[in-house]
Amino acid sequence: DEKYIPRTVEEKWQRIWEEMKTYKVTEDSAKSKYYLLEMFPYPSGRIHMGHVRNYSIGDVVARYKRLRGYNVLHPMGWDAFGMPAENAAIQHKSHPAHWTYENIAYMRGQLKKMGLSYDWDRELATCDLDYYQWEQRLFLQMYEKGLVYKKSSSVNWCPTCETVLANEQVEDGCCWRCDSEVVLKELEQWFFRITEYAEELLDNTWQLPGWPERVLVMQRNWIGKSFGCEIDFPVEGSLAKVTVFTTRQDTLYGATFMSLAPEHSQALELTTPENRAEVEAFIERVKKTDKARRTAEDFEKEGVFTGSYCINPVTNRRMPIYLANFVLLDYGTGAVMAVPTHDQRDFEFAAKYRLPLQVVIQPEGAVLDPGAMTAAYTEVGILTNSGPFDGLRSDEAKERIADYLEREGVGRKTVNYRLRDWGISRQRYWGNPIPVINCDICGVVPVPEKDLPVVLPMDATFTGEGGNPLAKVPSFVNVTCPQCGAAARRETDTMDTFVQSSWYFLRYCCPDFAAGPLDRARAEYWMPVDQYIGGIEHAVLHLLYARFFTKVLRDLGYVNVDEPFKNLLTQGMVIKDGAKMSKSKGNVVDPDALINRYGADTARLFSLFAAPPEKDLDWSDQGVEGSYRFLNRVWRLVYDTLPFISTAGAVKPDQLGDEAKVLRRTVHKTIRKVTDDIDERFHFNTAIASIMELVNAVYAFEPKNLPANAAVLKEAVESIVLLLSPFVPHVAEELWAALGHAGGVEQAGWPGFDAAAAVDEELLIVIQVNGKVRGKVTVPAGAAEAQVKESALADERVGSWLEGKQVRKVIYVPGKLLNIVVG
Ligand code: ANZ
Ligand code: ZN
Repeated sequence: DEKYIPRTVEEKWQRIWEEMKTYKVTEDSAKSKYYLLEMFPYPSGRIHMGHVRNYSIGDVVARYKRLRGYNVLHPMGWDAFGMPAENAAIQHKSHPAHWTYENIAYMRGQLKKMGLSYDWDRELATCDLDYYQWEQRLFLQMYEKGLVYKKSSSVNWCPTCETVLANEQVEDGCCWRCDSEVVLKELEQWFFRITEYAEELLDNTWQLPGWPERVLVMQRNWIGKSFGCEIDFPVEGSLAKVTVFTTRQDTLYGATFMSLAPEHSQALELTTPENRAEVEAFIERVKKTDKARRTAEDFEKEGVFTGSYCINPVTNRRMPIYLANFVLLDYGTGAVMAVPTHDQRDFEFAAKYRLPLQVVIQPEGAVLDPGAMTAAYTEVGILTNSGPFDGLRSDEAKERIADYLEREGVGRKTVNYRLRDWGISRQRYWGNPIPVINCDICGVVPVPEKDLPVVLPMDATFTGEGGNPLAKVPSFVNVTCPQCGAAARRETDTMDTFVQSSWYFLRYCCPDFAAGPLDRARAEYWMPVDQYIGGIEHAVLHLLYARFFTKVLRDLGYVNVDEPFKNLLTQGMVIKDGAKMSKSKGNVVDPDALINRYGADTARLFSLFAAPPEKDLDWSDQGVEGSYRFLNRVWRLVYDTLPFISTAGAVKPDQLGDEAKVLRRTVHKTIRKVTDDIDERFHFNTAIASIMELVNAVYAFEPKNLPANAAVLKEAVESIVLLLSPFVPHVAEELWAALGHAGGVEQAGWPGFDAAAAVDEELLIVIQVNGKVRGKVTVPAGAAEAQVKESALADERVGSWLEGKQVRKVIYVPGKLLNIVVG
């Protein structure tokens, strides 16, 4: 049939790919591997345009690499545990598993309709027992190594989701999922000791050239390594001391008071009886405020005096000890030496409580008057009022003062990380059960290997009445202790879903492996992921956890790589009418509707053509229309030229006429450009644009039906089809078959370019002024009139004939002569 009907074409090829298992791969040691991965979706119900974009980008790379002969692993699966399933179960009085698997089935169908080249035999859902049971093994192995521990801690608690949130999941004091205000709550929690890997996680960020710099910077800041000192301040009238962490020991002579976290262990013992009531009330109040708010710059700084003093070890000044709301318990030592002249928070605090200021750093060539300061001076300057260190530059003084403190025995150099251990406990049903038993006699007892896996019981009920549904299943909770046989309770916390997404890319290497989490040989064949593609919103959370897990699994002997993702591409958002597509904004375009109307190839082409991957993609109906028209144009071109080229042989370069030579040059230049654009930059939009130009050139190629030109024409049309195949695979396969090829495009491979054929030929153009020959210029073959004119005007000899005259008219005989008429 000669009419382009996307649905027919797409259904046909999707059926063939499915039946032939075209994209199934094995660990073929004879071939070079390429592991291409897109972040797997949460099965929320339907795919959205962000998915379409993410997976279209990935599929171009996968198909391109396949055409280049790589053994490409391109898997897909489902990040399937988590709260929305549980909330849906409450709403529909059903079970999270039903909702989840139903959504997966629907979304799988949607992805298949997009023609994405996945090896579906490797599909996994993290809520499959086949997946999560292996995570329980990993948990227990980490427990044995001391990388998992339990501690009581004050945690971020979302009252709506009734669960603990990691710091990373608190955004501006609100839950990242439901936007409710987060509160603090004291709870026993399970933690992964990610801080054990802080140094390596930081170091390796300097060895990831394939990652966007801004993601690396975000990770470095998140890990937050600071070099500084711990300094001891004796408490007046006592043997106790308060130890602070500072990165600014150069300001020590200006420390005029002390600020402790309200939860600091010494807070109450330092409080005098007359201050006790006020201090206790303050502590209660601050405990209710979450961390993010407490550390926000514009948050009102408040505190309370304990009634005690400590002594500045270098100035012997008495420093009143305060509790302050902006000082956090779990950073440094939970205590800060306050230098109001050189720290803005301390400055505001001192202003409020009328505490003394002492300038110790002067800007070069100026003198600060503490009485007239309106803000702290935080820049580098020259030390003053600092005893033997006066006159030093403050950045140099840091080292000198640190050495001095060590010599005097009142301080020591330390390194401090902002990174905290990863709290993984969730008080929810729909997650991976933490495989331990709590016994009153033995304490925490790991579930013995023979009793694994701990299966999530199906008979929980979802009433929405609060609390963890898992804790209300007696057959799950009531067990005997594996160690002493006494009655005991099974742990009902489940693991954060970020645990599952921290190693799914490893399990894709061997998803059917039944003897453990990973088949080392297969994992080693595929790892690392050569190209990972996903949203920038995962720059810290998921990507840091996945890096951590990879290192842990390496140390447990499962893999031989240090880093999971060699190259990372963070794609931009899909926006419409200037805003991110979202239900709340009401500007959502449903991919199903788009695909039903125009076909998957148009949906893919539009999302790849409208913007480079890292940039935001602005939705446009005309853009979609244009993509659809282009595919129709290509379709027509192939069928229109078929009669002329079906019997053509190979091109004989030295027997070509001028026009055929120009066309052939355009073909090879286009191949070169598209190859570069895909391979090095992922500039799919410019790659597509140059294919469009090539299509135009073939349409404009006049002597189509000359038998002598059949071979060139054939080369052009076939190149167009092959170059388009990673972007619009269905229509490309169909046209490739129409062109008489029995094997698919993959058998043909990616077209190579002939460097010699791609070189621009030059032409010598005669330049006349008022009909008299005044010079000659060389221009690239195919140069437009404007370019020839520009070269002519720039020519010195020609220019001398034009001086002081006005150009009236220009006559161009293409490829031969340019006559400039002046007067
Ligand atoms: C004295 C000082 C003077 C400070 C000055 C800064 C400027 P980074 O670089 O992020 O590591 N600090 C220490 N522990 C704290 C806590 N638990 N809660 C809140 N603030 C804390 O920050 C280190 C600085 O943060 C430290 O250096 C300390 O204030 C503060 F002109 O000490 B500084
Ligand atoms: Zn016991």
